[in-house]
Amino acid sequence: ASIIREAQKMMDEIEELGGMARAIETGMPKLRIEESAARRQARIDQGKDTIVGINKYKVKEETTIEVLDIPSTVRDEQMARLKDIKAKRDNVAVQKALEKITTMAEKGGNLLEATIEAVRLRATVGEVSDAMEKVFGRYVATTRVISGAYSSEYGESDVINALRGRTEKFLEKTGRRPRQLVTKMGQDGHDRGIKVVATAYADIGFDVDISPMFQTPEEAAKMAIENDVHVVGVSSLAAGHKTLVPQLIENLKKMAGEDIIVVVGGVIPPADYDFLYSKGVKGIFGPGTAVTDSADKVLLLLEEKYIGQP
Ligand code: B12
Repeated sequence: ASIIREAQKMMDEIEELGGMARAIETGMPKLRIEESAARRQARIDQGKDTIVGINKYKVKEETTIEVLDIPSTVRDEQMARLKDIKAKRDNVAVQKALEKITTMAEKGGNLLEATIEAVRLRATVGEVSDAMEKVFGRYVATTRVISGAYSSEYGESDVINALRGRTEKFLEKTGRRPRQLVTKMGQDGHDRGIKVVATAYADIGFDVDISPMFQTPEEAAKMAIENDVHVVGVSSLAAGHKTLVPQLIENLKKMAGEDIIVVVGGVIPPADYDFLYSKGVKGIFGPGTAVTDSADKVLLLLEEKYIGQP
């Protein structure tokens, strides 16, 4: 009965905002999901919620899993194919078909039919989207760090208090709170983890900047420099880490940000750890890492570098 009551409350709230489409525009559903994710993570990290293999009945020996490594030549081949298609198609006809899509987006009409026409002429998905974007614009998700959800689920705890004490000490010794940019680069839409990390780190006393989704390594490096952060935390769950992380580090170097510590979290096959370390990554935190553990390690790196003692 309580599930029904709570669901009804939420539906009423959405109705009051003017329906689901409006609610999404305000960012409300996403924030609620993120809040609930932070609370759940706090329960998992304390062992209050059991995930077999993650926080209970862990296996002693990891089995090596074979991972398909996609070489970057695949991307080059795909780009060459695209270039070839664009050279061979009737570009005047494609242009006309794309303009028709824009007009229809503006004035109304069957967009699907117009899209099929353009695609049959070998227009690309990107070109079709651009034709519509001229009229509709592009949706940009709001990225806000919610505060208090992780720590309030944790309650008064020695673990949280000890971490808070260390961020306070860092502030005392260096004049600034430890500041971390957390970023999602490439086409990776998995943002649950990074939001959880951002919220929890803010709760223990970090200044946290959260990047917009789909950053390029250059944009992430620029944002890190502009915000004068101590650490960049990359979250990677879509297998882009071997390309994007070295590019981020290169860009940081180019922009005189080689002092900034880079750590990585997410789905990183253990076989890739050494590669990332060799590129300059200082910490890697895979799925199942308690946020309090990763925060402890990041703080150790900061304490070593800025206070001279762990
Ligand atoms: C939830 C999920 C989704 C959701 C994402 C919702 C969202 N808004 O985040 C949805 C359904 C949308 C989705 C879609 C897809 N997914 Co998915 N997804 C998952 C799943 C099941 C869980 C990820 C998660 O949220 N975990 C919970 C969070 C809290 O954990 P986490 O992100 O790992 O973060 C923890 C640590 O890694 C670390 N951490 C992470 N980041 C950082 C950063 C810092 C600074 C620090 C300190 C620590 C840290 O701390 C966190 C706490 O422990 C994983 C499998 C898995 N078990 O990981 C697959 C998985 C990531 N998905 C996968 C795939 C393939 C996809 C799709 C491509 C599927 C498809 N064909 O469409 C799409 C891609 C969408 C896109 N544009 O990117 C693959 C990726 C394979 C790969 N890397 O090669 C996985 C691994 C599943 C699998 N085994 O195949 N997915």
